[in-house]
Amino acid sequence: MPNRKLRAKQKAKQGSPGIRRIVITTLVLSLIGGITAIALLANSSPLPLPEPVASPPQSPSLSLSKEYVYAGGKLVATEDSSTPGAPVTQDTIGVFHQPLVSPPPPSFKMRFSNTAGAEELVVQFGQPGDKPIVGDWNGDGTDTVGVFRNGAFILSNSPDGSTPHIVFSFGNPGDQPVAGDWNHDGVDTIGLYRNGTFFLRNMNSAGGADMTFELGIAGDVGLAGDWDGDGVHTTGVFRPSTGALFLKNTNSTGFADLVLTYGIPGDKPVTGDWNGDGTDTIGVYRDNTFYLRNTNTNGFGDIVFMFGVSGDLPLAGDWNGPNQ
Ligand SMILES: [Ca+2]
Ligand SMILES: [Ca+2]
Ligand SMILES: [Ca+2]
Ligand SMILES: [Ca+2]
Repeated sequence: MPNRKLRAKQKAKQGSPGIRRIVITTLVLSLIGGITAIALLANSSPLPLPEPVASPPQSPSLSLSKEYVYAGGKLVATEDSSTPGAPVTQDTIGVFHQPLVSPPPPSFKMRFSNTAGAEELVVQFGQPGDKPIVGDWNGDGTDTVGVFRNGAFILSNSPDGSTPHIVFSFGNPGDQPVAGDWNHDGVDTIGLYRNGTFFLRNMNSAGGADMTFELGIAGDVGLAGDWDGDGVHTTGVFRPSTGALFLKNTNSTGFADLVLTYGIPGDKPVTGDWNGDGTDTIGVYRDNTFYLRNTNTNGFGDIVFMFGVSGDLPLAGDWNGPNQ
């Protein structure tokens, strides 16, 4: 969720006297064009099936003038010097844990690094049966908790989930909540996924959807992230029956821009910027293990570790704010 990380960059730029910068320009080959892609036409009836489409010609492109910021010999930031506002912090994982017997209420358990270990933040929030949602609802750089309950969102701006809460109606019971910065204003807002249709809103308030479009099919799990690093969060779907992912770089009906397979049937998808490069990528949660990948491509997990217990739902966000 890159926008909030602008502050982190600015903070890093203000810097301390010991900070030095090294700029490295690299040649990056556009691999996407060289791969025959499978795209999903989401807006068709009857239910669409993947079909092969031709990919654009491969073309090398010069890009990514990287700026490595060091302080006292320690790498403190990596910036795309040609892209002001590039993010420098990473998302980390958490889980939503619903006790089998209530009380106690459900709890959000967050970890501040993508490593095995004990939770570093626990927020008791919501009721049994709620669907968890996390985001930066006030644009301060910290992701906080929320739940979707029978057609209503209940969001908190406090890292500890304390009141006052933002409560409003949007959607129907049975919808799947999603969150992202759909309009690149630095504030995450809510949305819904319902049987192949996304409904996204640019305000955390009751009202109509600002964007409605189709992607995927009934049974898919809706995703949100900034797959191309332009600061705009867009949607995708994960198909639990096959582990296929269909990611789109615009919030509109049409072909998926990225199609890949990751995970196995039954995995729960999770997305975030695991390496702080400004691009959100995929991951899955299986039993009590996270398998995170730093590119939206087929392959094995880059980061694998255990957290939570089987039955928990995966979360991702920046729980402790930028530059921490
Ligand atoms: Ca916030
Ligand atoms: Ca926004
Ligand atoms: Ca984007
Ligand atoms: Ca990333």
